[in-house]
Formats: sequence, structure tokens, C-alpha cells
Amino acid sequence: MALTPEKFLKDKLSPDAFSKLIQLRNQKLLEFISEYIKKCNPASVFVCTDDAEDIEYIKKRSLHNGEEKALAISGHTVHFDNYLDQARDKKHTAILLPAGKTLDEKISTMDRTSGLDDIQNIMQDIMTGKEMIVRFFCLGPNASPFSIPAVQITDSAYVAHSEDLLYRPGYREFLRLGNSARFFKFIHSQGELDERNTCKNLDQRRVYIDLEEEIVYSANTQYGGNTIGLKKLAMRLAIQRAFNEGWLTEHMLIMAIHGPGGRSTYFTGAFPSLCGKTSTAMLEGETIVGDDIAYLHKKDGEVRAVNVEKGIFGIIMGINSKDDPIQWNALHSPNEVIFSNILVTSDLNAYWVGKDGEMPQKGENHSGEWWKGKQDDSGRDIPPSHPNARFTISLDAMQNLDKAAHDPAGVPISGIVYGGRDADTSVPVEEAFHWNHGIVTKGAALESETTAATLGKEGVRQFNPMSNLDFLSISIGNYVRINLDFGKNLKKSPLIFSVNYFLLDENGKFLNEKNDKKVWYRWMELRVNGDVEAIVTPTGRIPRYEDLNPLFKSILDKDYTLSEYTKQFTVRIPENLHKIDRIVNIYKNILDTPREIFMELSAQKDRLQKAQQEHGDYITPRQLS
Ligand code: SPV
Ligand code: MN
Repeated sequence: MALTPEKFLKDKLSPDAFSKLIQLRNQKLLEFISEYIKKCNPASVFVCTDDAEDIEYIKKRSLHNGEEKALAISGHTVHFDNYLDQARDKKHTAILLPAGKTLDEKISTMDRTSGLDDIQNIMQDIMTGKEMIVRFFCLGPNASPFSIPAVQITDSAYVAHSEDLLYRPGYREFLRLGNSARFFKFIHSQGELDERNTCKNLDQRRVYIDLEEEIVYSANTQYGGNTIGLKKLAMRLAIQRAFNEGWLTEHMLIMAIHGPGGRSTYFTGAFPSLCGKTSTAMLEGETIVGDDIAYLHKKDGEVRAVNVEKGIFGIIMGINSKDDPIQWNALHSPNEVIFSNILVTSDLNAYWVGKDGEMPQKGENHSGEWWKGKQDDSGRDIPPSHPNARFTISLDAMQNLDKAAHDPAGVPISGIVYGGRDADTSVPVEEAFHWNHGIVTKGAALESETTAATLGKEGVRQFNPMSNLDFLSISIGNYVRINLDFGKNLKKSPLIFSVNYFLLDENGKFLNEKNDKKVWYRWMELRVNGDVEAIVTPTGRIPRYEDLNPLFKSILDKDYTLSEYTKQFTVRIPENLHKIDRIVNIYKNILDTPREIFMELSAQKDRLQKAQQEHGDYITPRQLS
């Protein structure tokens, strides 16, 4: 007769590890853990509680295993992923769907039975000779109605350590919830490692999301986006749960903008990777709640949001002392920081592309020993740090953490911002006319140009609704539908805005400086609070020059000229019409597109065409005011 999970675990685990698990009084949890101990067959199992000594053990293991190495500044470490394991592996990431169920072709899916067969084969004995780590976390603030408990099984101490910086502790949550905990499950193994401690079997790299059991499997990869289960992997599970329960899981930052008289106004913002999301969340003078993932609920007619995480896994490229003083300071102080895929110099300092100072001539990076001019097998220059090199840090170490960041009730949201990389179509900042107009024309119609840091050609526009396409586990149509419905029956609807930090002039030069975004957010804050008027254009409401000019002076000490304003805020009719055609064509091929999408886009097209007849292709704000 098969052993019960309790009996099996009692035989297999140390008395200490067994007692930590049994205290949680959760049968499903015991079943899950015992099943994967049997499958992965580790040499030992470490069960990590929220206690400091357990967490300390994880950090020491990571150094001991060589998954991280200590750097010169106290608390700083570096981790390298395989040269070919530097980003989310979209090709081998799939949502497992039961037979007969389909999602849009833009969402990567796979037949559930074959996916499970494949991953179960890969996971068989994958932890032989290794230590399995079992950790508990809480997605969202502790003891909050927003939050979801989660268990992570991994054989990577680096993953377990990263999660410690990024997520709130969950052992006590499980203890509190007992058998009623409806938890997400994550199982990860890095598989066999090479002499640099990076994954050997990349051909067996897999990330599979099983919506039915709320389990995510990840194997033969180390890159955080593929392995830190609670990040984008949990997001797929949470999108499904949110859909079933009537709330939203979004790829959004949360921050407070500090307006006149010391008031704090909270915004969320959705941006695709490498479009300035973290640097927005880190704007000097403002405070951060989160930089990547938000759960949004409606409560008493208000939208409230929590940061699912408590740390950042931020892109490090380009961080410099002038533009990013807050991150700069955090990355140069004795805090706990895990750098990944940066260059380590001989004096054990971290260097990355875009850092202040001279580029070193040599060091160690994701390609192994590195020197200036080094090329890879395909003859491409290897940069000192990978464009997707990252730093992992707890927000508690940041000077700009908002005081309500851990509030179990979340923060009230007054504005929602969508932004992408757009060279030629939308103005730097614009307010939508109303909720549906914003959800459709700013969120559901979001596009972003590819950059050198993503695979494939540069400058190609990619459709990315709400910047959440990569993480959808429900159809695009249903996802837009729940966003539209979320705006109903609100006492005070948040205003919806778009921003574009990447607008170019006719010579291909940026029309804005990196820090101009400080002004856009302060203007949005004034709009939300009803303090300034705006100019109505065919695509939304834009700022007046007389409101922006003093903001540029007071915030950036810059003389913002009428000519700069006019160039930046000219409505570009042909480009906007082309965009509508592209987006309509996409949604025509999506089965369950809500009618509102076509209605809003067609109304916007009419407005643009009318304005074109009256004023021509390029319309300055003055012509409209
Ligand atoms: C992103 O790429 O949007 C990230 C990093 O936030 S990852 O965890 O890889 O998704
Ligand atoms: Mn992200």
C-alpha cells in the first residue's frame, strides 16, 4: 500500500523539516511536496520558514554552491546565467490547455496531456544529489484580502534567495490559513550545471503553466523571469483567478505622485519591458509602491491596488548617477543586492553598460572571462554586460518607499497610465476621454517597438495589450472585457492616460529628455485633482503650454519653449489613422473581441478624419485651443 504523504515525509525528511511542514496543517500542501520529492529525488530537503536563521541558510547555500559570488561592497553578490539563458524563453513557455480548449494564437499554449508528459519526464530524478528547498511566500501584503499564498520548490538557492528579496514571507500566512489556504504551486529545477554553474541542458528548458492545478513547472533554466516562480509565472495563474473572481492582475507599477500641499495621489502604470517602467516608478521626489505587478480590486466604489512583490528585479543597463540617483545610491550602499549578468572587474566591482565612468577593458561576465572586443561564436561583439542584466533588491532598502507600500488594504488609484516605445504616433502625455476610451485606445491598442535588447529586428511595432500579452492565460477578448467591466459602478473612476517617452523628430532625435517624465506625472496629478484645464484633440486631452512651462521651471529648472511644446504635442493624423487600421485588423482576427473596441476605434477614426479635413495632417495644439 502506498504511504500517506505524512508517513512518506516523516521517513524522508529530518525531524526539523518534517515538523515545520506538519505544523501547517494543510493536506494538499503535504501531498504536493511529497509528490515532487518522489519525482525529483533530491538528496535532502530544506524547509525554509520566515525565521531569520532559515533565510540566512539560503544565502549561505547560494554562495557555497557558487550560484552567487560575493562582491566588494558588503551584501552585494553576482549571479550569472548561461550565455544563452538571458531572458524569458517565450518559445518554450506555454499554458497547458485541456483538450478542446483554445486561446488566441498570440498566446503560447500546448495540449495539457502532452505538456505534462513532457515535463514529468524532464523532472524525473532531476534533483539527484542536490538539495531541494521548499519556501513559502505571500503574493501581496501579509494578512490582506488581496493576497495569495504560494509555495516554491526549487534546487536553486539563487532563486530562493532572490525570492526572499522580492516577496513577502509566507510561512506564517500558511500557518494562519491552515487547510483553507488556496495556494499557487511552483516547481523549479535548474537541472545539470556546467563548470560555471550555469544550466547545461538548455534544449530541455521548459516553462509550463498548468491552470487546472495552479502549478507552474520550470526546468533547465536559471534566468529570473523563467525561474522566480512568483514573478511572471504566478502572474498567469493570477490572471485566471482574477478573471474568475472579478478583479485584475496587471503588469503595472504603483506609485504616489506628490502634488501641491503635500498630497499623495496614487497611479498605476503599464509598460512593456525596457520602456522605462522601473525608472518611472523610481522618479525622484515621488514614492514607490511597486514596479512590476499589481492586483487591483474594487472596494466601496474605489479602485485599490497592492504590489504583489516587495522588491525589484530591475534592468540595470543605463542606470547612472544623474538620471537615476535613487537606484544609483542603493546600488552603491552596503545593502543586500544580487546583480545578474553584469561585468565583474578584478577588484570585484560591478560594471554595466551606461554606468558612469570608463568601461573596463576586462573582467568576468555572462560569457565567462571577458575582454574588450570579445566576440561570440557567431562573430557578434559581446557587450560587457547583457542588455537584460538586472539587479535584485528589496524595496525596504530604498529611500523612496511609499509609507502605504505594505498596507493590506492597498492604495486608492486615481490614475492609470499606459506607455510603449513609439517613435512617431502619440504625444508625450494625453488623457483619455473616459474609461472605455482609455482602456481601448490607450491600453488594448498598446504597441511597442522592439529594441536591441529583445530578440529579432529593431524598431518593429509589436502589439501588446496593456503590456500584458506575454502573461495572458485567458483570451485577449476576455481580458479586454474584464478591463472594460472593471470601470463600471465606480464612485470615482480613475483617469486613464498614455505616455510616450520615445517620440522622435524628423531627424530621428528624441524630442524629450529622460527626466521630462517628471513633468508629465505632475501634470497628470493636477488633472486628476481638477487643478488644470486641458486641450481636446481627436485622440484625447493634452496639456496646455501655460501649465507645462511653470512645471518644467519648478521641477527641472528648464525653460520649456513654445516651439518644443508645439513639436511634441502636434497631433500626427496619418500616423494615428494607420495605428487604428493596424489595431482594428488585429482585433478582427480575435474571436471574442468586445464590441466596445470597434466602437471606440471607429469613433476615434471619425474624429481624426474630421480634424484632418479642417486642419490638415499635422495639427498644432494652438489650432485646437
Ligand atoms: C519584464 O521583462 O517585464 C520583467 C522581467 O519584469 S521578467 O521577470 O523577466 O519578466
Ligand atoms: Mn515586467
